Amino acid sequence: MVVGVVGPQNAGKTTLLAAWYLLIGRGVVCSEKRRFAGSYSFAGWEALAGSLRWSPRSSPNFPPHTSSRGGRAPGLLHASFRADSGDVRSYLFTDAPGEWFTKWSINRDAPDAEGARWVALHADMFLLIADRQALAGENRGSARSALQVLARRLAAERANRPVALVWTKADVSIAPEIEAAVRDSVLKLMPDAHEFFVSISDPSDDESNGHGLLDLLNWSLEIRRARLSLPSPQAASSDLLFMFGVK
Ligand SMILES: Nc1nc2c(ncn2[C@@H]2O[C@H](COP(=O)(O)OP(=O)(O)OP(=O)(O)O)[C@@H](O)[C@H]2O)c(=O)[nH]1
Ligand SMILES: [Mg+2]
Repeated sequence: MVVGVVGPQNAGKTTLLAAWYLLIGRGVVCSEKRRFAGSYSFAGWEALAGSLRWSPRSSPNFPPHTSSRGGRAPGLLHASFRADSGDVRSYLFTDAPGEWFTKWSINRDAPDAEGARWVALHADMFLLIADRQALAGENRGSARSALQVLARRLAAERANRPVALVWTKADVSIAPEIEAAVRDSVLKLMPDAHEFFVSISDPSDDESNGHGLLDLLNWSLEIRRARLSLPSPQAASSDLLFMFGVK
């Protein structure tokens, strides 16, 4: 399964994946029905998550801005889990720079949006990221319209693939009318979208597991692929998914 994380710059996408990485490492993602069965990409994520690592009394630092220089495919966080049936399921979470999606939202065929098209083509499901900090800030008007343009692009491209509207930085409060406007426009375009609130900080929890992170991850891990897409042979040769051999 490929989980496409779609959202503007600085929206908290990399932070979300780094936080999941830490939670997987702590074993809290697993249950009797689901056991962690390995990962290809963990070494790179260890470096990223190192900047985030929770400790009881210090607030976390954040991972660096995801660089888009020269990239044509997103970074990937991979994890596989064994179900109690014995089946092993692999998941790839995409970590692409937000500017790719901004360009793609305005022009689907923009030359420097190739990585966003990669995500749109390969994802089995999407997380549409709504950055509450941006929607609370000085430029909330433009953040809101940019998100609506992005939602429109995603709605046009997703076919019938599942979508979640994910409010990141849930610890930041925003004007109720902005929240309602964003939600309404997303649900109007994609009425089946699920909604989640996540934050890496949770004031009520010292040994923090963040807020809402596990709910969203569990939801993502429960989705089953509905459509089977086979890459065309000539396109597949240099393709990351082909190298991973998970699709
Ligand atoms: N208050 C709050 N801030 C957060 C949270 N998660 C992330 N941030 C802030 O959001 C900033 C950007 O986070 P990133 O994860 O790098 O964002 P991104 O979407 O990967 O950004 P690009 O890679 O540039 O597209 C961080 O530097 C933090 O300041 C959160 O849960 N709460
Ligand atoms: Mg990033």
